[in-house]
Amino acid sequence: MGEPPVKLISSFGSTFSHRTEVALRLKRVPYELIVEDLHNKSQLLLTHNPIHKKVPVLLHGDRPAISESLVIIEYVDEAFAGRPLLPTDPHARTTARFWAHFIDQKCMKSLWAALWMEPSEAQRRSMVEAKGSLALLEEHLGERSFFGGDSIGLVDIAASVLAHWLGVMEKISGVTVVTKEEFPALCHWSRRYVGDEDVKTCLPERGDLVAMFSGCKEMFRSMAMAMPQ
Ligand SMILES: N[C@@H](CCC(=O)N[C@@H](CS)C(=O)NCC(=O)O)C(=O)O
Repeated sequence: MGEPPVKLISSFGSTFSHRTEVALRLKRVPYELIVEDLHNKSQLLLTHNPIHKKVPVLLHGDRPAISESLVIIEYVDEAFAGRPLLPTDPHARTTARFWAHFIDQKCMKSLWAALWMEPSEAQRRSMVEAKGSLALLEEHLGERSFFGGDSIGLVDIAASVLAHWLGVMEKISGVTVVTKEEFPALCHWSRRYVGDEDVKTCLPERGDLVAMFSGCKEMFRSMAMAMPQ
């Protein structure tokens, strides 16, 4: 009997969707991509992710759907053969999870506020916090090619937003956070990440992202202003 089909509910330009698609690509898992219109969510999405109503969602055969990008990556890594995305050693595995969660819970929140808040004391504090978190990532990466060592792993995938999306956000918001002078290791890593052959197959075109996110500027600003400080 063959492997049950894999479907990925995603949306164009979604960094979280990219994470899961790249995991499938790296593991060589064939999948069907279902691109959702988030302004008009489908019954498929609402049925399979009734709790968060967000993409990405992974469907594997007739098993209950899996949501939340980092959870999906771990599932893909465990459910399919192919090269590992997480280390096998329990300590290294847990450390990778720690940094992936650090990116979502600490790095991204302050980065978002620094990029999109109106200039203010709170925005300046967020910038300091964002740079502090990025400096920790820079130090953790050190001299390695990837957070996963010689090849892309969980933390690289979690950080993919920094490699491809951050530059677009900086252009649209007019706020620069990452420079090669301040974060040389992260800048080299970004180039290696976006240059990877598997990653390239599922990266949205920069021009398309600029066009899409330019229209979201006001929405991003109000989201940032509404964030708890
Ligand atoms: N924590 C979630 C975040 C997913 C997420 O925020 N997805 C966005 C698209 S990038 C979404 O579906 N937004 C629709 C909404 O908020 O209603 C994950 O890691 O998968």
